[in-house]
Amino acid sequence: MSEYFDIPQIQYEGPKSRNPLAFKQYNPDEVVGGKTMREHLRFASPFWHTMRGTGADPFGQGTMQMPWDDGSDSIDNALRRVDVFFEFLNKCQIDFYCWHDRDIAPERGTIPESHAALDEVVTYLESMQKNHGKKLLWGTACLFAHPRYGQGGATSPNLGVYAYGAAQVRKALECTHRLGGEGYTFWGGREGYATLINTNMKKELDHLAAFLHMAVDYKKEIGFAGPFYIEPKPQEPTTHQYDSDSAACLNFLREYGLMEHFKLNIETNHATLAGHTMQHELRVAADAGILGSIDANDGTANCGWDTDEFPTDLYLTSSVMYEVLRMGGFTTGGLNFDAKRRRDSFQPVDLFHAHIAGMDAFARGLKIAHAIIEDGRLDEFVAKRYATWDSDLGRKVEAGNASLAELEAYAIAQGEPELHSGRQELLEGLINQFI
Ligand code: XLS
Ligand code: NI
Ligand code: NI
Repeated sequence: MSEYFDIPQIQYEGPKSRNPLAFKQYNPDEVVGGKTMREHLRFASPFWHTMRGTGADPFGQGTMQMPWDDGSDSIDNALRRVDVFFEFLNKCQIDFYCWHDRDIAPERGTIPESHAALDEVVTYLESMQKNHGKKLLWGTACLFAHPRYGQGGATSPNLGVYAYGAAQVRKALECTHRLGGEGYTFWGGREGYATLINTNMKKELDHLAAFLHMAVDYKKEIGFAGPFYIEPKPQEPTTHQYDSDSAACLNFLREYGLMEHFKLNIETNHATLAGHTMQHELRVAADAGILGSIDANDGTANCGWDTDEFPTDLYLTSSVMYEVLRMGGFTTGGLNFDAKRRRDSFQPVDLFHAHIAGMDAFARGLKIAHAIIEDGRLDEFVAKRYATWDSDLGRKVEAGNASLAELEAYAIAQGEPELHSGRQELLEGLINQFI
């Protein structure tokens, strides 16, 4: 394999290092709370941004220098991108990756031809994974880029489009399984509406659920054991996306009997587009036992676009890792940098700077979150805040065995309750002690 990046493998040099091509915080084998950083963080790079992101935006063409890419849709070009990508993963010490079917292989004129092209690339990926010890975090099918999906894939008003999407998902599942993928993601970019005026929302949701049930059937048929993830996002490119946030996904999964087969893959910039913090979205999913994986990125506050920036904010990464540690860590999931360099970071070395910055921010976030939990003051405060519930009546209410009349009698006997301060500012200061 020839070298595409004139860059050595990135090593940990510690917080004082001035070397831009070194980790300052991410020390893969360092143990934090009984597990190495590598085991905790399970970093992944997305093929679509890292290899296919051109830097094009609605106002201008691509800017990224990609000397290895001849711009053609040949299999040779697709395989060369895989070479470049694996060299990148090795040099960045990233163990996992993710793809859409259409990022890794070209779409051809017919479904069988497109399947065949995908098979060729997947065969190569299989050998590259083995040779380099890399793993597929998750695969997914792109049901949003081709013009046929302009009105949705699994929620299209047109059965022909729906069937086309089914063919793509069936094949992408087979390929994910072949590559030993740890999970499989559904992001419904066009599964929503542009306007309600022309939309039968009930029908579209029923169709989406039927689609996902068929995917579950197929998963069982081929013996794919990994979880399915739904990736919530409220809008963009649609006006409204059905999987708008964690709570909407939970409602959908429960309504259609899909809870046991799905977890969520939560993305920061989608959370903020939905008007929530990332921590909120993670907490909602974790409390329901379905926090699966994370698309680790960030957005520009108040911008209103999914700008998919690399996550470098330590308050963000600490709060994310706090939620991850609280649920006992990832199982099949990980931190996938669904993030792209800014358009004016156009040199190949910027790919390294971007991933290093994200990895260091999460390594630091992990240490901060671990320290906050070890310190115990925060969790102790929260537990104490609910102390009145540790009583006979409290337990009775929680078990669903109390009545309004009983509570009324308690309130009368107790008189005006004594309240304790929520101490928000104290706790914010406490967290800052660790950052
Ligand atoms: C787009 C989504 C997409 C999914 C995979 O906003 O984040 O990249 O992660 O289809
Ligand atoms: Ni994403
Ligand atoms: Ni996104």
